[in-house]
Amino acid sequence: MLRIIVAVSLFIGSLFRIEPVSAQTVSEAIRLNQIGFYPNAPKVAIIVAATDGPFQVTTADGRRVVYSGSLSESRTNAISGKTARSADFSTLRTPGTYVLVIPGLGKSYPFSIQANIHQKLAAGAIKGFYYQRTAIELPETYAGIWHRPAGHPDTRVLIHPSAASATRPAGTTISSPLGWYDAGDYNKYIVNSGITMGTLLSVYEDFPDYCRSMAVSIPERTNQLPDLLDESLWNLRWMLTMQDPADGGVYHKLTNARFDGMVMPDKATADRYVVQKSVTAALDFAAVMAQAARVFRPFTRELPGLADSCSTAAVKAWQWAKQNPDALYNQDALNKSFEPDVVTGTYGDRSAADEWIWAAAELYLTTKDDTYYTAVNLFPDENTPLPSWPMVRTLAYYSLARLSKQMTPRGQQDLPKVKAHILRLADQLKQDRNKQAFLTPMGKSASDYIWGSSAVAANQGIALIQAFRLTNQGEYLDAALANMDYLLGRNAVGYSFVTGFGSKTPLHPHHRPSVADGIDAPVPGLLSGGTNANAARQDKCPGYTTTVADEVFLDADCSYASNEIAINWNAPLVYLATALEALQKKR
Ligand SMILES: [Ca+2]
Ligand SMILES: [Ca+2]
Repeated sequence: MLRIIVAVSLFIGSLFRIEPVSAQTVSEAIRLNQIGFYPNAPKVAIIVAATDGPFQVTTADGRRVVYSGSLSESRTNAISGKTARSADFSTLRTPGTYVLVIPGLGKSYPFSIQANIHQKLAAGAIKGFYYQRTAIELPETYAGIWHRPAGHPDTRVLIHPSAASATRPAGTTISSPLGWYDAGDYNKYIVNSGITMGTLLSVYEDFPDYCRSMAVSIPERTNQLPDLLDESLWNLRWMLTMQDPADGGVYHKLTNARFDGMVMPDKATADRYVVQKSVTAALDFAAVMAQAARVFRPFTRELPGLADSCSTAAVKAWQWAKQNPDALYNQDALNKSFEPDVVTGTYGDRSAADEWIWAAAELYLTTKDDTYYTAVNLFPDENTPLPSWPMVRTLAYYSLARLSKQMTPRGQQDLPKVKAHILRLADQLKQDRNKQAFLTPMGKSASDYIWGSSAVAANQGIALIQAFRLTNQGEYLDAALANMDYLLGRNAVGYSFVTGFGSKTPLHPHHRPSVADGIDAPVPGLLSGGTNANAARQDKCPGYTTTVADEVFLDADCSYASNEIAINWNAPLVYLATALEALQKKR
């Protein structure tokens, strides 16, 4: 008996000598893009454990070492004070599936090196919008295990007293179908649709050839229209119904009075209302419709009349805004005057100055009419704010830069200003990123970790892509890619923030269908809002374990301040993934 034990121990001992036990274990201290890398692009992992010395990249089975290197000197994370080292294996270019191994610590999640590495993510993020479609059944053919009945036909939507007009008195109904669920809830908001649609249509305007080559598994995949535009149309058609034909004004949102419970869409049948028209809704709508008129113009045969309808709708909304410049949406004030109270997402805004700039620029670019260009001061100061739903000014600069060759002389004379604005933002983002613990533009400042910080990272990526388009300087493209690495795992919490894409991803997003459908895996292709320094205070979900700004993230469905999903977060993910794919050969 003893002899057998000795023999077994010797056998196990010899196994240990061949492959140390640590190399068998995934170490969460190794943070990298959990999907992988382009062959000719930078490849970096960040190690957040106290270790130094060598690292190796091996085949996924651990049998063959394909790269050996040394960890960098340690850098201090300015937010947490913790140290980090990097493992740079950029010169490994051979396609394959690998793990990064640190003796004594363990191995990374598996990753691949291959061309088109983010192609599935780009298509998957567009598909994420399909899963948000209202008013249509999602059959198994397209939705797989997440198939579900249609919800919210929205063919009988009440006019809320705040939205009453002579031709549409309170309590009468309109039909306002289609569109996407905004986020984890089931309402539809024009302001948030604004930046979302602007971003998606810009993917197409910036990379039309690549978009035409993309295939997304949606019901319209076999028609003549690029699938990205098919998906965008689902929401565009809804937006058109939100304009009152009598005066051109646009209802701020289509909503329940209160949020639904955690039920499936077809079980959420509370009354729906359109509420007060607002100036931000009108201007965001005008910008989107003007851009849509350009984008859909070449598809007149497939979509007769659509581009003209968009163009007319844009002008009417602009004119309404000119007559109602002070109509900011104020839900508290509205609830003091009208019944029922509406307590869903407000998307309120203190200033429409930026919405004026975006709408003016898009209307100008579509109509080539200088009066839009000169209607507002497009360059009120030197700032180039990162786009977000209440701050859309920089979207104007992106569009002006994109269509610079088609502008009138009036616009062309300002091109140096447009370029300077974009480069100021991009330069500030890439400056000193190599001193940052994770070598990303994201997280240089603790103020990046706000509600929806994943969209901050993605929108920073877009700004850097815009700068690359203007300059062809690879540093901008590398910095944009670094933020994609951030989103897919190279960050202080070790999550890939996209459901279903990566090894450690959110499993419990604040997303009603994912909670209510009885399927373990959440709906895929959705970008979690991500790390948010103030999340615990904002959603009071139990379970947060830290207050360090870049570490506050909780994969729980009550954590709507760190783990909800939203269309305005998925759209910049679509942009970044698509742009990186379209530009990968330009290195
Ligand atoms: Ca199609
Ligand atoms: Ca604003």
